[in-house]
Amino acid sequence: MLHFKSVPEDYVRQSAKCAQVALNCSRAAHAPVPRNAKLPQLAALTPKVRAFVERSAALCQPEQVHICDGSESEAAALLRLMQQQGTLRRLPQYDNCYLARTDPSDVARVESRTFICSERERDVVPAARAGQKSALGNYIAPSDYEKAMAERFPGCMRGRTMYVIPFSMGPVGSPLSKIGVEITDSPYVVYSMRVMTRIGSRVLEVLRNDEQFVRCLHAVGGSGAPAVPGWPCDPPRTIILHKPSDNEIISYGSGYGGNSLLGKKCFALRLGSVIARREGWLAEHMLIVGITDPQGRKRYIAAAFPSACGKTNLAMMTPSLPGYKVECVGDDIAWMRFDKNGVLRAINPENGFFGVAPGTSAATNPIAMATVFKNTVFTNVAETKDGGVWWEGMGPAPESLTDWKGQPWDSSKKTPAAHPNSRFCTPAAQCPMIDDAWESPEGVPISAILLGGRRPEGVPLVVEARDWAHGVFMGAAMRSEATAAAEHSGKVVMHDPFAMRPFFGYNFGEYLQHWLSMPRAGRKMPKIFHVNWFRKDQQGKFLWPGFGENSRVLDWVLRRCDEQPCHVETPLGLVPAPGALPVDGLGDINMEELFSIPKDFWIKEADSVEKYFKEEVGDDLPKQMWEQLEILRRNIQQS
Ligand code: O2Y
Ligand code: MN
Repeated sequence: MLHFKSVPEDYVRQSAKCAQVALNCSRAAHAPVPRNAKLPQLAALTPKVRAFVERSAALCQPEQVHICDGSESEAAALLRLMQQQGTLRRLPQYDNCYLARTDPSDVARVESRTFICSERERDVVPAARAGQKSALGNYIAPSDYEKAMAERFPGCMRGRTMYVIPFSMGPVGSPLSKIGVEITDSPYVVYSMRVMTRIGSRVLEVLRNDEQFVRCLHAVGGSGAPAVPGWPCDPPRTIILHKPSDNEIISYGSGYGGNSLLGKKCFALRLGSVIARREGWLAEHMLIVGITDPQGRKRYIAAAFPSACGKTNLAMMTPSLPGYKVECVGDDIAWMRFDKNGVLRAINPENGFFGVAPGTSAATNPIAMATVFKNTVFTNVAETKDGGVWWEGMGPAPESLTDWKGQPWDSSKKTPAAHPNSRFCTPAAQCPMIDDAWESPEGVPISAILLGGRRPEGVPLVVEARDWAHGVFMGAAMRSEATAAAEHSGKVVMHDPFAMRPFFGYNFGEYLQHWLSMPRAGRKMPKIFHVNWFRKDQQGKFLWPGFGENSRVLDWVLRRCDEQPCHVETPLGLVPAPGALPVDGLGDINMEELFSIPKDFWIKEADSVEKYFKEEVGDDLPKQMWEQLEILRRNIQQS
């Protein structure tokens, strides 16, 4: 429930009066509705959705309310409005593509302002960090949660339209899907949610059978004329709150990506991980791909990599190995559940790609390039003089670019033309290699789980876990060079367990315990592998070409899933036997260095993992993880 305890009584009393609803917005979502208007559309809502809408309207005091039906005419009205307001510019080079430029202070997820609320801190923060800041989840007490809301939300939508977006994470009606309702005052968020999730009346229909949904309340904040026309926000007061016990997400102050498209990180991962634990499944920061081998056998893998580590590239890989085909189910999030036959099945809960633009090119990701130039909203990329887009890494810079701040770009200066976290927001269905089963309600069967990160030193190209518990340890010990998606900058190798560090909805120790509890009689456990495409030689040159050549690693992974004896044991786990990884035609690959296991490095690595476990998790770390660390140490010492 939304809380009004510390909200002035007036807001509640006024609710009946102010909850005017402007619907049927094929006309325009935005013409004020007379105060005495009848509200039949409110009556069409289920009682809980209606209560949520009325209470939010009472709190936020919008000028009008629009309930999204998900229609094409509604989308067209939103696009018109956003162009009028200056939020979007049409990109005449492409079909139905637009450019948004955000406030320069609102360009990425804000981890330091993202909190999880629970009665007990321990629900969120592992024992070792009790009463302190935790790297694995920011805790907020219920009283502070309510205070944060009361300081920001009353009246925050005055003069604005409040949109109500019923959305489904996962195919509408799938038993693996979940429903949310996002209330927002940002038309950009509505349009983006339409791409990234399934929205509208058909979702409300599902709620008629089962009224459970996640309440998501979002407001961009700010008052007066925004610093950037069409992009109101309130960066100094931005806050993103999650209350798993109430199925509630509250976000204020930012219109950007993960802060505002609440189905994505907030619901699908933070709340999702809590729901998944409660219901016995897994909500993970993983891509899902189907791989067909030269014999025509298709398998699916899920893979966890930290933000901006090439997830979208792997999800849309063009394999270099002859006879292989890769098809995309999802590029960011996987919801996975064992079915009654003991097979782990995964759905992509999303409906679109919110991919990082810089670095995407015909060479690195031709499939993304074939996907994004229609029906796409680009955010914070550079604009060409003829109404196209450009970003660093796309190819040679055209003349006369306008940078992401709307200024003429001076290539002699060091500032990038596109923001490093600039994005494309594109419907998944138009990806030329989208998998036939990507919307299958039962999900796709998962044969293997890959874990990985950017490890310039010491970590081999691929290592297979000896068993499930070892795989869970690999996930717990994951580290990666920090990425541009979050606030951290510079090249620091950070711990990022399961690539979930910013996304845990509950105590990380319990998360590990949940993973450890997965093996049961009758379940076919996928094999787990750790991969590292990013190892460098002494000169700082990548040892492995990556991209489509990663299909060579996938070939070995799939042969291992068939239990082919193409491996040797090492202190870290199983690696390809000499000659088992197909590298023909790749030229000079230093396999020895690529797979070397430097003893000094791994002694230090084990020390870092121990320090991390002690300092960040402590008593909540499952004892199997300490056992696995000891096995690693012993193996390294004996090597
Ligand atoms: O910075 C943002 O708001 C986007 S974050 C994001 C978007 C798409 C996929 N993954 C991520 C992430 O941070 O993992
Ligand atoms: Mn992600």
